Amino acid sequence: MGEVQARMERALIRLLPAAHVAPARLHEAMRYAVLGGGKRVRPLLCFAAGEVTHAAPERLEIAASAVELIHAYSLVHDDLPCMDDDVLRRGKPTVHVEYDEASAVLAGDALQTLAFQLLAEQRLADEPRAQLEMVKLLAIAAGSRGMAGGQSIDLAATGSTLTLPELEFMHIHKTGALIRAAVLIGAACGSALVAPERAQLDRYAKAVGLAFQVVDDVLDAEASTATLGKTAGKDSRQGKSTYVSVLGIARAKALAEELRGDAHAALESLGERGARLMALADFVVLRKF
Ligand code: GRG
Repeated sequence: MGEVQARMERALIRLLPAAHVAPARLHEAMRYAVLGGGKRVRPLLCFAAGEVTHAAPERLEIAASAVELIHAYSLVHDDLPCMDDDVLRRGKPTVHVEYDEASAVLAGDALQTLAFQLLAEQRLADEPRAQLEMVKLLAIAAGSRGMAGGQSIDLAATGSTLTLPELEFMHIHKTGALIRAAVLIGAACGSALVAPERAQLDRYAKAVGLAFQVVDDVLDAEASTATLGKTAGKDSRQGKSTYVSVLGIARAKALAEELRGDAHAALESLGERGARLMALADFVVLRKF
C-alpha cells in the first residue's frame, strides 16, 4: 500500500498544473485539495484490479489519478457551505476556508475536467474501444446516475428518516459508483477479461463500495475528529440517516462483515490474481480512520 500511495503522490504532483502557472490561485487550490492527504483507497483498488489483468503501472497511475481527481473534487464541493458545510478535511482547513468559496467551486470543476483529460491524453488500454469504455465508466460513475445523483438524494433526504433500501440506493450512487469505477477502470488498463471474470470483479467492487460507506458511518459515530481528520459525529447532528441510525452499531458492523465476505467470495475464481483486492476488502472494513 505504501508503495502505491507514494507512487500516486509523485504522479499527482506531476499531473496537476504547477502552482506558479497562471491562474496561480486556482492551481494552488487544486494542488491543496489533492496533495498530501487521503488514504488513496480508490487508487489502491485501481492498482489491485490492474494486477488481475497484468496492467502496466505506468498506465495504472494515470487511470488511478483520474479517479482520485474526481474523488478530490467531490470532497471540495461536498464541504462547501451550500452542501455539507465543513471546515476540516484531511486534517486541514477545507478548500473554501483556506482560499474562498469561488476558488473552491472552480478548483472542483477543474479537477473534474482534468480527470477526463488524463483518460484521453495517452494510451491506457490495449484497444481504443476499451479506453473509450473507461471514459464512459468514469462519466457515469461521477454523474447524475452515480456520485452527483447520490449527493442530490443525500441533500434531499437530510432531516428525514430513510428505509434501509433507500439508504442503500443513495450510497450505491454517492460512494459506491466511484469505487466500482476505480476497480473496473484499473482492470481495463490490462488484458481483456472474460465475461464471467468481469462479472465477479463487478460483484467485488459493488460489495466493497457499499462496505466502505457502512464503515464510514460506523467511524463517524465511533471515531474522533483527530483520528478521522474530518469532523466526527456530523451525520447525527445534521439529522442524516446512516447505517448506524437505521441498523444500530452492532448490526452495521455485522453488515460490513457480511459485505467483506461477499467481496472475498467474488474473488475466489481469480485465485492469486485477486490476492491484493482481497487484502483491500479487509483494509476497507477493518480500517480505523
Ligand atoms: C459534491 C458531486 C458531489 C459529490 C459528493 C463523495 C461525496 C459526494 C461526498 C463526500 C462526503 C462523505 C464523507 C461521504 C462518505 C464516504 C466518503 C466518500 C468519504 C471520504 O472518502 P475517503 O475516506 O477520503 O476515501 P480520503 O480523505 O481518505 O480520500
